[in-house]
Parts: sequence; C-alpha cells; structure tokens
Amino acid sequence: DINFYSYQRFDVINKYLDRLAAEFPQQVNTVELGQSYEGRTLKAIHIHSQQSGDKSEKKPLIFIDAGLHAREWIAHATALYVIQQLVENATFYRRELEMYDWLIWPVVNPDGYEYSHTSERFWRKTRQPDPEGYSKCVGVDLNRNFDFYWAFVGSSFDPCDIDYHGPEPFSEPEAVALRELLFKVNDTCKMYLTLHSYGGYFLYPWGYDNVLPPNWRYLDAVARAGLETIRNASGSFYTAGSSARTLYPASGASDDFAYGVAKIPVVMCMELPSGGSGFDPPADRILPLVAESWQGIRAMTREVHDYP
Ligand code: 0X9
Ligand code: ZN
Repeated sequence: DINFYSYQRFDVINKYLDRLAAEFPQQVNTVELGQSYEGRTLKAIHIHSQQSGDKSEKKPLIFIDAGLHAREWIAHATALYVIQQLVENATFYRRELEMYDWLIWPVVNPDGYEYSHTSERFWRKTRQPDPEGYSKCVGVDLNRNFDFYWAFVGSSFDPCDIDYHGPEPFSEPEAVALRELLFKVNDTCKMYLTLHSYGGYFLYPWGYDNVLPPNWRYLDAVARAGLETIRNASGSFYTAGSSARTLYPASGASDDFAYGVAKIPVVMCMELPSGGSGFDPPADRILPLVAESWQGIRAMTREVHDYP
C-alpha cells in the first residue's frame, strides 16, 4: 500500500490506482494512455462523485499531472496525495467532488522516474536514445518537446543537455499521450495544473515570451489564491507570475501547449518547495509539503469555479 513517509516507486503507484478502481468502481476509473518508450503503461485516474454517473451531465474537469521531470519526486507525491484524499477521504471533500470531475496523471515520465530511483537520482529527461544515433546521450526534456514555439527559447539542440528539446516536436511517446489527453478533455477542462519542483512558484503562461496572455489578471488571481492559502496555513512562501517573467523564458512546455493550442482557460505550473534540499525533500518533509500543496490546489479550484 502507499504512504507518504517515503517516495513510492512507479509500480506501487500504478497498482494503487488499479486498487482504487476496483474498490471504488462508482467513483473512480483508470485511464490508459499508451506506453512509455521502455514499455511502461501510462496510467491516469478519473475521479467523479457518485451522482455524476448520469452521462448527460458534463461536469467541469480539473486535470492535474506530475512528473514530466523525473527527479522532481515531491511532484509525483503531491499528485498521489490529491488522489488519495479525493478517493479515500471523499466525505471530507464533498464540495470538491460536487464542483468537478478530476483527472490526475501522477507519473507522466515513468522511465525517467524509475531511472532516478535505480541509477541517477537527479535524472530529468525521458530515456529514449537519440534516434539519429549521432549522440550517445539519452533522453529528451519532455517539457521542451511540445509543438508550441518548439525549440524557440530556453531549450537545447544538444542531446547531452538536460533541456534537450528532442529531434522533433512530439518525438516522445509520453508527450504524445499528454497531447492526446489534453485534446480529449479540453471541452470540459477548466484548469490544467502541472506539478514540478522546486522553488515555490505559481507560474502561468506564457513561458515562450515575456508577453502576458489576455486573461493574465485572472490567472494571477488564481495563483494568488493558492499562494495565500499556503502562506496562511503557515506553510511555504511562493511567488506568482508568468513563467517567462518570473522564472525564465522556456518554450515547448506542456503548460504553454495546453493554453495556446488545447485552449484550456486556466493553466498553472506549480514549482513545489524544496523542503530545504533541492529536488530531494527529506522523507519526513513529504507529508507536510503534499498536505499544504493540496490546500493551495483546493483554493485555486474554488477561484476557478466562479470564472465564466
Ligand atoms: O523549466 C521547466 O520546465 C520548469 N522548471 S523546472 O525546474 N521544474 O524544470 C518550468 C516550466 C514553466 N513553464 C514554461 N516555461 N512554459
Ligand atoms: Zn520540472
């Protein structure tokens, strides 16, 4: 079974999703999204309240993913915590389940995630070798592989760099799966939240340029709702702003794609805190960090709900 006293491996996480689907068939179903380069099953979970069994009723959807970057383990843990709370603690989150359907994909890059457990703790990319065979270096930065201003800024042509954008857009099966999922849900999806670490930022589009999108004031209000909730819970201190202005310009990322191409109205990238140690918060910090992050996520979804 899962816990938040250690970081869970990919198989444990996927088996947990299957167990929830078997145990709560009225509220939960898993969604298979194809396979990773190394053949792992890409699996998300769809969570809905019991009443929404009525197919004619289409609820707004919150879509959360984590782990495009392998080493950012607190992101995977946060997604897992959201799943656990919404399903196993459902009576406590009646409001969240009444307002929304939830789609959560906790490990977008399972090959990289497993590699960061077995071989190289701070591995970031996928595990697909360079198809042209020119380079001995392995892996693509999934968050540079999307076809929106691909290879435009903040990414590298060098397969040996950690921000290598890949030989072409959507060279990675995991990015293709995420694209297809975004297109599948974008008619009902109110917010796409992508979980990363570290630094303590709420980032909204754009990442490819310093220009701000038309609804940036609203995006900023959503971000501040999350930030203030976490701060008032005497939790971590976050900064809010556009990706390019607040962190650095970087294009070809999933968030810009979700906003610019899939046209999801609210897109947010959370850079979770470090727990004092970079990409590797100590085990005893996992539970406090995922719990405060979940409060911030809830606050954002309340803010999103009132938006037309
Ligand atoms: O560089 C990234 O992909 C993200 N930071 S991380 O340290 N987790 O690697 C930030 C992505 C922000 N979004 C865009 N630049 N579009
Ligand atoms: Zn990241």
